[in-house]
Amino acid sequence: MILQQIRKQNPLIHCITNYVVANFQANGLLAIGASPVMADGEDEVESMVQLASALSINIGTLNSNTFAAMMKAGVRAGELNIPVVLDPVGAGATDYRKETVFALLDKVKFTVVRCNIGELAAIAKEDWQQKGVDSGDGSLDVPSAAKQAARQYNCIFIVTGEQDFITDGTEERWIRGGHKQMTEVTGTGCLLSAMCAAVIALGGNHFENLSALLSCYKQIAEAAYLRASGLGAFQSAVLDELHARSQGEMF
Ligand code: ATP
Ligand code: TZP
Ligand code: MG
Ligand code: MG
Repeated sequence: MILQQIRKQNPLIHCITNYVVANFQANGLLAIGASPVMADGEDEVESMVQLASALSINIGTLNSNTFAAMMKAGVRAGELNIPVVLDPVGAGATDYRKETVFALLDKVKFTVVRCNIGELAAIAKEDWQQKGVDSGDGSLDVPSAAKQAARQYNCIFIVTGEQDFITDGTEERWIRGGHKQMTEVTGTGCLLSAMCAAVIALGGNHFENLSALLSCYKQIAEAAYLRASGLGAFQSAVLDELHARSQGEMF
């Protein structure tokens, strides 16, 4: 089971992330037995990333300081063959975010991009009305746009929503299930991106291992919804499920 493998290897995940979800992301990584370190100072990221098993870059509360840190850490990770995940949060919302995402895709070798449909539309340069960090409205052929982007940037694209889509540009798979309450708690997507970093830190078959993570997270959402008494409890139940399953236990 993928979460048990992460717990067994205890990878150090360097996260350059947003201030909304930093705590939830760190707790989620700890829950599956990974070691998170949040570090976004331009002066230290190159030293920090060389200790890491994987780097997770998330542009959720982007500014010029964090952008410089993302670039430095991402480029250094590439030199050291340390795998990198990008979560292009709100990529379609502003020109600044869009330009940043293209600059990162140009200079950093990403192993995985994990996004929602609105963010994929921005990367694919398709017409779409993104609503802040949420996916928003429009019509997009997700498999076609994701496969093209995966080929162009030579990485795995994961597009989440009611159904998740994963492709490396050749292979493709849909993952169904889950619960829409995952969209009513901030950071469930950001945590998934950081867990993708923990998965690729393991090595092996990234496509299969990431598919296993997506389907496990869908099952966790269903189980957490059944157990929790309300929205706040649901967020805690997601952490409980991650923790239990990574230890081979079920509630
Ligand atoms: P958004 O900002 O649009 O919510 P996100 O970056 O938070 O995007 P999500 O797409 O919400 O990422 O993905 C987080 C988790 O929630 C994934 O496991 C995804 O499958 C699940 N999910 C999202 N929407 C739904 C839905 N309508 N029904 C079931 N599961 C969903
Ligand atoms: N604003 C900037 S980052 C962020 C918000 C609300 C968190 C987004 O988290 P997610 O996982 O994409 O829902
Ligand atoms: Mg969400
Ligand atoms: Mg998101």
